[in-house]
Amino acid sequence: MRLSNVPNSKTDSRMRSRDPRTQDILTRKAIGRGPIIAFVIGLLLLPLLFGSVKITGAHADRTTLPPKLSTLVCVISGEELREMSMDAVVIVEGGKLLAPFKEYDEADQQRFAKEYFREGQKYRLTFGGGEAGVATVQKSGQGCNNIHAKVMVETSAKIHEHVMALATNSESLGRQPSARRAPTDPERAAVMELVKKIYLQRGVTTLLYRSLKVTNLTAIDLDRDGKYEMVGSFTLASKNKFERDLFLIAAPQGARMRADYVGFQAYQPPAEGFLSSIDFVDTLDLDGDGIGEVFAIQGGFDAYGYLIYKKQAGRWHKVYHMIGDAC
Ligand SMILES: [Ca+2]
Ligand SMILES: [Ca+2]
Repeated sequence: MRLSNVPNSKTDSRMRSRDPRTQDILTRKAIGRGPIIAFVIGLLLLPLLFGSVKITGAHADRTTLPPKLSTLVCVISGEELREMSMDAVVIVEGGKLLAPFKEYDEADQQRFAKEYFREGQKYRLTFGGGEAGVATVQKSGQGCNNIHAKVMVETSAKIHEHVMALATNSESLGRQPSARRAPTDPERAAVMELVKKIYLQRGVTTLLYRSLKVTNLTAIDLDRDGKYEMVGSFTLASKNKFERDLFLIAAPQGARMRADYVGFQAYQPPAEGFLSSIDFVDTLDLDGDGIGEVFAIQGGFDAYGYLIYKKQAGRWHKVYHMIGDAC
């Protein structure tokens, strides 16, 4: 499996300009690759195992798709239904997660766009792992270093700001009912109790903890057992801008929440302020094992990328990452 790398931050206005949801794909210009290369090298060290997983249901329906097309999964974001951003994230093929196109290779990206981002091409939109509408390609364009599409969306999901959805050309993925909603007050209280514990265990004072910001918090039944897990993103900046970010997957345990995955990062952001925080995108069961893979977006230096986490043998692992774009 070929993997690349990641990132995003929605708390910094400079980062916002690189955010796929607000960026105009036709005005982005390709510039230096230095920061990207450094970024990629850092992330290539991640474990990338997904290959042993058996894909049971991921094939394109030949009656509606040209047979040569592989199963593609994209991220949909934006504010206006008539023009949302669609980024290609992953090709699912033979139990492997593959990059949709080669990075830094405009010719390959144009080849990809001709096959997958043709005007009028329709994708099934999924939200919370289930059917939630249709995305129709309007146009595609080169960003800084990646290809992007603009799509018209018809959906029951309330996509905006940190609430994003997925889209796929597969006829079989995401056929269950959507299992995603806002947390209830007791769920929120239970998660925040856990979040506080995680921060205090890492040396954060109660005083500093008061500055914690919740980027988003979503209730989602990842394993389809009827009980909702919580996925949340949190940021905490000290006076000197030192950052402590948390990407958390929590599972209910009675009235409480226990941590199922703790992605805690403590770091000094660059002077330009770009954060490396990780935010939840959505879920889709890519390999048909009954547990939804978790898609997330991460910030970087004038860049963002996408991550996929998979639960294997009871533990969440990062199994894939790719650059959304990097300037
Ligand atoms: Ca569950
Ligand atoms: Ca799965």
